[in-house]
Amino acid sequence: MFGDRKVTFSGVQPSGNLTIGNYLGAIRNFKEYSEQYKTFYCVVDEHAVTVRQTPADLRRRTYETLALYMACGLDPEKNTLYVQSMVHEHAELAWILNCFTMFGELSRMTQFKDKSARHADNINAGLFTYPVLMAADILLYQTDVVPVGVDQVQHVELCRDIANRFNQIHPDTFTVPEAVMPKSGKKIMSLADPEKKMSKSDENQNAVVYILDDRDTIIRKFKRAVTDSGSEIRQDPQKAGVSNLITIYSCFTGKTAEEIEREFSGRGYGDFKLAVGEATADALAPVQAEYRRLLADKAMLEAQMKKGAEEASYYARRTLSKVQKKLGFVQIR
Ligand code: ATP
Ligand code: LTN
Repeated sequence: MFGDRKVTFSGVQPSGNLTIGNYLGAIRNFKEYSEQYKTFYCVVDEHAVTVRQTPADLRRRTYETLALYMACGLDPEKNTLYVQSMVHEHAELAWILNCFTMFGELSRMTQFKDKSARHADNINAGLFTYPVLMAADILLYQTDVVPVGVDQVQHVELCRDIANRFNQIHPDTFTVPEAVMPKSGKKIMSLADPEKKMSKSDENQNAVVYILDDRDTIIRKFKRAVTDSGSEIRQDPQKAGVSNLITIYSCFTGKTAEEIEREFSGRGYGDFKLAVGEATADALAPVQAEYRRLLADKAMLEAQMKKGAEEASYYARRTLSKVQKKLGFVQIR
């Protein structure tokens, strides 16, 4: 809490082109907290380097992610928008929290298991302690709520465990946060393999719809989406591909699954896929236009990064110095 306002924190890695999974599961939901909460939305570039990045790409994507935050309606006057590496307290608190996190806990993280399977040549310690840096991000701001997609819930649960453990030894240090997920869209699935999460690092370009894909590309990708051999448009665990498309259509149009089933009853997959593609393209068009406008103004984005980092640092310093004091680090003012 800050005063009488609850705090929201979330982050997105500038590690690839953002997908409609990132949009529907996370970014789109950030805005609803802007009015009533104190909100921190971070571009988590330090998390991104747990996997090898090309420096020029990482730099460019950091600007792009910030521009996309703003294009999705996050007003920098109402939200603290910033870049993680510009606030050194994140890495400092992460070190301390490493000492309050168990090896066994980190070994159980499914993202670590997945990513180490995918990057077998680079299973670095950062990949392993990734959730500790994430806990530092969250706890630095005394966060109450963390809006994320379902894949990040396990990390937020670990963050709660770390906070509780620290608080038990050093009472009243951290607010214990809670993960919040959207009702619909918390796990958008791959268009090529609907049993798998849609992921920005998927090598199959047809599996993923990017927020910045053009209209024709979006429609083409949905046309090719894997469904099943039936023809009925209905939500059903046996029909993962169709169910995923219903979710996406529902998220972009606001229609309920029942309304969608009625709308397409007796019509084929072809019609439905085209409608999902068009609805997605229509909904993303204004975000894309605003994004292009913002990205063209590098000086403005840099000014925002600077302002955001200054704001965030103010709060981060307060928590870090409280933690250091509790641990017994000498503080000379
Ligand atoms: P990567 O594929 O490289 O692991 P990612 O696509 O998961 O990356 P992140 O930057 O790790 O992207 O995630 C940013 C936010 O988007 C997180 O809150 C995450 O839960 C959410 N998110 C990512 N993919 C999906 C998805 N398919 N459906 C819903 N939410 C998602
Ligand atoms: N690990 C998250 C990104 C992330 C994050 C955070 C999300 C880093 N720090 C703090 C919420 C709160 C991911 O999506 N891979």
